[in-house]
Amino acid sequence: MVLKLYYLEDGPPSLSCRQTLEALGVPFEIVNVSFYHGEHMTEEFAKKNPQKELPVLEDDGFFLSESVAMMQYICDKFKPNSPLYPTDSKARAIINHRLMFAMTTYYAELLNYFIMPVYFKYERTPEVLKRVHRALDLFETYLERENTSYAAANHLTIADFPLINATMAMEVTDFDFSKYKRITKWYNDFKKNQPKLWSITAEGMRLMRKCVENPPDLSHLNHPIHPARKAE
Ligand SMILES: N[C@@H](CCC(=O)N[C@@H](CS)C(=O)NCC(=O)O)C(=O)O
Repeated sequence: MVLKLYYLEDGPPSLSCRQTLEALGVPFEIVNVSFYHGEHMTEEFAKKNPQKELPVLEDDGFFLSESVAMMQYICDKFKPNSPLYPTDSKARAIINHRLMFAMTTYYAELLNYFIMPVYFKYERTPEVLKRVHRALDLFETYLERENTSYAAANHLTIADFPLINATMAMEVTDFDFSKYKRITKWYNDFKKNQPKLWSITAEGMRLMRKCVENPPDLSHLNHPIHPARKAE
């Protein structure tokens, strides 16, 4: 049975998993799940992922969520010797570090400041912006210390995907991050050197930009956590 990727078209974690599958040339099928219609919030969807979040991978009856675990599983199962996720302990440790850094700090802070206010009634506060700058400073430091052309090595690895898809959130909201010279170079180099993989991010960005321009009213979802913005 072909792999299924339950997918949110403008969801950064979904984009990262798709990029992993594409980069490895693993055949898969996309199942678009509509956030707007709350398709991920049903009890039926909770059987696939009790967290009611996207993405989810289905591999012959095995369901896996959490994008980092998914990317690691895809590499380990389908292309165990790929440079995208090398088996050398130190190389892999650096990649795992960057993946965790992306989840707990970089994407987490950028998500709160740039993305969540696009979809829900959250404010962009100076306090959260401070945390964004800390995350950017840290990533800049890692790029500088390791002096690598990609996030975790001198070649593409799965660590690049969540960091690229988080950084995209700054571009989509026209936030100037050019003072972070290494991040800016790494981001622009990815676009230039990985055009096929970038096109996946670009498509997500195009859809997110529509929401930036026309913030959606998601009040019909009665979201259990996020405060809805109602249309005027
Ligand atoms: N840590 C998870 C995060 C997944 C996540 O939060 N996905 C968002 C879309 S980008 C979602 O499905 N949210 C559900 C909701 O807010 O109702 C991962 O990396 O896969």
